[in-house]
Amino acid sequence: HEPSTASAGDAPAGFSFRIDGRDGAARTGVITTPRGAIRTPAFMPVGTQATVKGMYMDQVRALGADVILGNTYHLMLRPGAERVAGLGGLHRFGGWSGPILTDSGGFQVMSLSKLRKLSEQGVTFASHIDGSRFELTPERSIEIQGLLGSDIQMQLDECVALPNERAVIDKAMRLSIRWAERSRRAFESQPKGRALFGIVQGGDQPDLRVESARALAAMDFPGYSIGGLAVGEPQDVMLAMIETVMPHLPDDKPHYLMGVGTPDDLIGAIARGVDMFDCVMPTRNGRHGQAFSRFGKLNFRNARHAEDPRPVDETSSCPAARDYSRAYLHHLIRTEEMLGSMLVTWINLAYYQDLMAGARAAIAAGRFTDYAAEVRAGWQRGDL
Ligand code: PRF
Repeated sequence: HEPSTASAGDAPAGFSFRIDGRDGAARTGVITTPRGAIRTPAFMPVGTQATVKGMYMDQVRALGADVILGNTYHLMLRPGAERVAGLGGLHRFGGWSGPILTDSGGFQVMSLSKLRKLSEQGVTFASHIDGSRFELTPERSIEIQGLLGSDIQMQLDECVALPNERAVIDKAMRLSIRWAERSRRAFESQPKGRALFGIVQGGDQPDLRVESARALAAMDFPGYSIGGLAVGEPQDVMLAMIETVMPHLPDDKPHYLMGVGTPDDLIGAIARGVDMFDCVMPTRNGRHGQAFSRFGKLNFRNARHAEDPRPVDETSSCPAARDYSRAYLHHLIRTEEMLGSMLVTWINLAYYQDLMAGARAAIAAGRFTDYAAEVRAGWQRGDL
């Protein structure tokens, strides 16, 4: 019996992960969800407000993105989870029929809201929009993610910035483990086929990372997130923490590195066994005129592009990288035309998706080390 050929008459497919190839610690495979397949390693464009900023959903799909990310924190404030549910859920509301992963909100509360108060019960905070008060508990976060109709949900956790005192990191890691258990219990009432991931914390402390990973693994989640990284520590510390936790996470489950990162971070993390990523960098930096390309980063605010008739990359899969001159992109960014933000965002998401497609093919072919060296050489060489 071949599960991948299940037809519409069969019972809905559940959530599963299949590894198709390995190269060192790197893996390539497919996460199956009732809303579609996710090829891994996967980069998830960030769709905080039920939109990937500056992009049509059809464009996002055409780039080869299999899954997008949504945010509990933003959507609970505006338009509200119950309102989204009343309108048929986040997929229908935002016009994305593929899988959606949602973050639990804890990280965004800590980075965006003021007057936060954290307790064993949860976190109360004032909206960054109008100051009105909200409460987020593990149970409420899961309820909101359920109302949104999220396919892959995250436990509520506490992420602390680095560097930090060990006692602070220790306390947040232990609270996150207790919230993992409460999140798991709250998740039990949701429709089958959805998945809840536990989130590893522990800052830059190897023994705390191991303790966190082992406690979550014992709870048998269908996937594991690595949180609390890219929060102020150098890249070598981040990569060392990934190496530290990996032996303690179930190998046959997806590994998601939250909120990371640069193209170089992604390559380094894939080499260490990470399967999923999300980051605002391609979209946020793109809006401000910074492009990611085979030749490294290009800043279109810079006057050196003002008379450059060349496209960003004539070999790119992305029309915006082929069909417009660097001089035109510079002009649009300098004049703050919305098309400038849109084109550079498109270029960046295409680059990130192509980087992942290249990684998947290289792992399958057993040549990921060579692939990593080739893409890094391209960034070094530059375009001039
Ligand atoms: N926890 C959650 N979301 C996150 C993070 C985390 O630690 C990070 C850290 N890079 C990004 N997004 N829930």
